Amino acid sequence: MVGSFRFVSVPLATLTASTVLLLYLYWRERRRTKRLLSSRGAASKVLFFPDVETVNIEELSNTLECAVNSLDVCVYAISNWKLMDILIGAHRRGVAVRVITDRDQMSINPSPVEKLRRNGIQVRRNNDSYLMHHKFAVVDGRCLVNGSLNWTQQAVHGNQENIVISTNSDIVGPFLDQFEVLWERFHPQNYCPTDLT
Ligand SMILES: *[C@@H]1O[C@H](CO)[C@@H](O)[C@H](O)[C@H]1NC(C)=O
Ligand SMILES: *[C@@H]1O[C@H](CO)[C@@H](O)[C@H](O)[C@H]1NC(C)=O
Ligand SMILES: CC(=O)N[C@H]1CO[C@H](CO)[C@@H](O)[C@@H]1O
Repeated sequence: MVGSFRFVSVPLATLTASTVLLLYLYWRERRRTKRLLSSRGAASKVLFFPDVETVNIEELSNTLECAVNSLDVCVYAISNWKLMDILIGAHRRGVAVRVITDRDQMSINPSPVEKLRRNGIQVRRNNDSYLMHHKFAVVDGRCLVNGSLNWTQQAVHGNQENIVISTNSDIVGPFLDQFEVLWERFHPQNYCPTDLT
């Protein structure tokens, strides 16, 4: 009786402890993000991947979900379903969501670009043989999310990647300006008027 009780309780205790730890880590990161986004001055934080405990992808998601006014996303690859759903959710909440991606994304099947457009999100892409290789997003014009991470499933769960989240306006400003430059440069009128925007 005692033996079988031990047999069951040890893994159970381990499971409970790791769940508590995970919840604590999640809560701590969430609190940090809230503090970061509400800080008036410059604040930054760094996330690393692969994200075994999925804490960092939650953190990235939380930051994007905080968008109230605008979400300017400029990423080479955008096929991560969770991140796409966040963009679609933001659009439905009335956030102005704009996406710039690489033209290679147009030929992927099922197409992430088509999914975003079908849901009413404006997507523009480059029209040259160079890569649109950025991987950044700006939340509400004041919080930059930048790093090596492709917004794909594989990149989040396997690769060594980094993301810097910053509200330092010296850094955020140039990224916002560059977004506007590329948004105009990749206007479909410049290459293919029949391409939806
Ligand atoms: C943005 O991320 C890229 C890729 O990791 C890095 O090379 C670049 O220095 C980052 N820029 C800033 C301002 O953090
Ligand atoms: C990430 O993007 C690069 C191009 O920048 C590509 O070569 C690589 O295969 C992508 N990795 C993943 C995991 O999507
Ligand atoms: C890859 C691609 O879309 N290429 C187009 C770029 O724009 C010119 C017109 O300016 C088109 O002819 C190309 O097909």
